[in-house]
Amino acid sequence: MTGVGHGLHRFLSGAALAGGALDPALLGLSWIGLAGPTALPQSLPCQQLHAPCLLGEAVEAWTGAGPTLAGSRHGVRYRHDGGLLFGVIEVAEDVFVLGDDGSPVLQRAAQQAYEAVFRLLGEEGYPHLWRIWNYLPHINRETDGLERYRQFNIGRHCAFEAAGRLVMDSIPAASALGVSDGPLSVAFLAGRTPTRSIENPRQLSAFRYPADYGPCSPTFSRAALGRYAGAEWLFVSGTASIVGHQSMHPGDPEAQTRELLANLDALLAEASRCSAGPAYRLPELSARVYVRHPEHLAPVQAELARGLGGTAQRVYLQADVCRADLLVEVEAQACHLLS
Ligand code: 3EB
Repeated sequence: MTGVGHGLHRFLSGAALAGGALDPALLGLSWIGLAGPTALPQSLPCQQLHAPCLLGEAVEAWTGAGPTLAGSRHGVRYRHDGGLLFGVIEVAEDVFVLGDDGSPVLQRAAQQAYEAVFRLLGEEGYPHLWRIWNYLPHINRETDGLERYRQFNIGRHCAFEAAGRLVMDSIPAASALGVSDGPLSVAFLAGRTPTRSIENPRQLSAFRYPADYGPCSPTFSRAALGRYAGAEWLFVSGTASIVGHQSMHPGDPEAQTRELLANLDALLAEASRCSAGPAYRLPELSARVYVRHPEHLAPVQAELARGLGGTAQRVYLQADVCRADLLVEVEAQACHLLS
């Protein structure tokens, strides 16, 4: 049996949250909007995406299988249910200065954020990262002599390397997007059991990108499969119009959307090969869709409606994809109950 919108992930309206008592199994929230969440308890980790919501529900809830415990350590706010942990760390860049070795400020902030996450995961006994969401302002802007996404990649890479986590099968699914404002924000799901990471046969693995895209390649896998509370979860990383390592169809949001759909299709085939259960299909993907220019919403939405179909929920927001020539990116998840 397959389904979406149940268990671990679901979309909520802001109003739905404001009303009743919070579900004790709630692990945390992702909150899209320039205005931050109001009236949420401090003990509920919430990642604010400082980005305009263009279409759909602006809140995504991550819910565990039972009552959750909250904690806050090393700057990470987290909640866990004994099997899965959701955490958020925000790092303000203005407390950092250029390193003695010339290392840029955002690189240092990213490295520190990831070091804090790894420390917490070690202490709490959730060694396996399942899924990471990274947001930073002005991702395509150059500061300290290097594009900010490239700075971020160095800091992330160094932290993974120092923690002994640059091991092929333990690189998590991720997204990294530019938002309009706010601190560097990293949210993650971590488990007590490992995921199976999946690469896309149409795309060069991001951790193998050539140096044209920056001094350190991005540390993420194209997707991950994890088992939790009687279900198998597929986490699909941010997926864009990249074939091999090259951006395709510059300036054409429709063609880019069709290309990323072909990437999703190939990735689901690969995930299905690795799964014990039935095949994963495009219509069952619930998704977060990042559109660089709000005027591209309608064409992107039309292509995705055609390509994905289905009744799964999707939210569209305005954000900057990490390469300046990419106009749209889609991340997704799906859940199959294990029999
Ligand atoms: C790409 O495929 C597009 O740096 O964590 C997608 C997903 C992208 C994750 C990341 C970047 C990241 O290279 C960008």
